[in-house]
Amino acid sequence: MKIVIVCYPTFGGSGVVATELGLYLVKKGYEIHFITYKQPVRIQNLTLGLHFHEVHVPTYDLFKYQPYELALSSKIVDVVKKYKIDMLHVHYAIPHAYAAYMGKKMLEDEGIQIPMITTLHGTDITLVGSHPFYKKAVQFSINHSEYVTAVSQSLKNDTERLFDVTTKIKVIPNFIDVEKFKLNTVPCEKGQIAPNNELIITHISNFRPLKRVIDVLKTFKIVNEKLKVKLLMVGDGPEKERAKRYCKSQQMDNSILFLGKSNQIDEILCFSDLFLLPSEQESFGLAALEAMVHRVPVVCSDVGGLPEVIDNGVSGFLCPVGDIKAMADKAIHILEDHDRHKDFKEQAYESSKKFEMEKVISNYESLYRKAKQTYLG
Ligand code: GMT
Repeated sequence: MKIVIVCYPTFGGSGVVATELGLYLVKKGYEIHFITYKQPVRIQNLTLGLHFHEVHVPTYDLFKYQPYELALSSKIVDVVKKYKIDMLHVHYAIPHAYAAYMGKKMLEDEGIQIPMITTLHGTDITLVGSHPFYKKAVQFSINHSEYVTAVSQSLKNDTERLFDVTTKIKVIPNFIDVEKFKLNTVPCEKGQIAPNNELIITHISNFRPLKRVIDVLKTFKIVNEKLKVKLLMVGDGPEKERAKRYCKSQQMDNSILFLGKSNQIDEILCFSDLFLLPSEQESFGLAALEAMVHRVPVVCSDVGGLPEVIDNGVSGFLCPVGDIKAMADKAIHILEDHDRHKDFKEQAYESSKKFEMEKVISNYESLYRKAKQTYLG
C-alpha cells in the first residue's frame, strides 16, 4: 500500500509519532511518502520505500503571511498523482487536515478518489484548534476526514466536547518500540553527568508555557534539599531563558544542566532515575512513555491523557497540576529507597508494554485496509 504521511518534521510528539509510524510501515513493506517542509528529525536516511517530499513556499513580498497550506495541498496533488498513492494520513489538524482536504478535492476534480485519515494529537484541539480563529476550519476538516483518530480517550472526549463532530473518532494511542529497549543496549555513560553518583532527574519538552518548566525547577529544588540529585533539562522553547534565570536566582545552576534540543533522547533517558512532567495539559505525554520504556518512573500532573499512560503508584505518580510539594514528595518517595526505586523502574518498563509498537500500529493498519476497501474498492 502507498501512503502519504503529512506531519510536522520537528521534535514535537506529533512529528515523532508520525515519523516512527512511517518508518515501521516501510519495514513492513508499505511505500511511505512524507510530505513536510523539512526532512523529519527522526529520519536519518532515506531507504527503499521511504520517500520525502519537501514543501517549498517561495517568499513573495506581496504576502504578509506565506501560504503554506496552498503549497502543501498542491504538493499532495502532485505526489498522489505521480506515485499513485492509496491514502492520505495527516497528523495534526492545523493546517494539515485542511490542506489535505483541499488536495483531495482537487484530485476528485481529476477523477482520482483518495481517502483521508486525520490523527489528532492534542494542541491542535485543546490549545489552538478550538480558538475561534481556527475552530470552524478544524471542525470542517475533522468532519470531512474519512477516519479520525485521537491519541487518547481524553483527547477524544475533549474533541467531542469542543467541536460539533460528525465523524466517529477512534482512539489509537501513541506507541513505543519496547523490544528495542528490552536488553538495555543503548550506551549508558552516566559518569560524566553524575561524577559523584548523583541521581538523575530529567525533563524533556518544548519549554512552552503549558509545560510549566518552573514547576520542574521548584520540584527539583525541594528534592535537592533531601537527596543527592542532578536535573537535566532537555529541549528548547519560549520558557527556557526564564527557567535559566530562575536557576541562577536560586543558586541552583551547579546541579542543573540545560542540554537543548537533542537527538540523543535514548542515551539521556537510559541513565535517568526519574522523569518530571508537570504539564498544564497533555493529551498523551509521549515523553513520559519514552521515559518508561527506559525504566524511568514518571512523576507528572493528573491531566488529559496522562492517567491513561501512567499507572498511579505503579509506574510513577499523578499529582494535581501545580502541586509542587506533592510532586517533590512523590519523587523523594521513589528515589530515597533503593529497592523501591528498583521496583518502580521495572514497573515503569512493564507498563510501557501496553503501548507496544506492533500491537498499536496494527490498529492503523486495519484502518488503512478498511479505508482502501471502502473507498477504493
Ligand atoms: O506537547 C507539545 O507541545 C507538542 C505536541 C505535538 O503535537 O507535537 O504534543 C502533543 O502530541 C503528542 C503526540 O501525540 C502528545 O504526546 C502530547 O501530549 C501532545 N501535547 C499536548 O497535548 C500538550
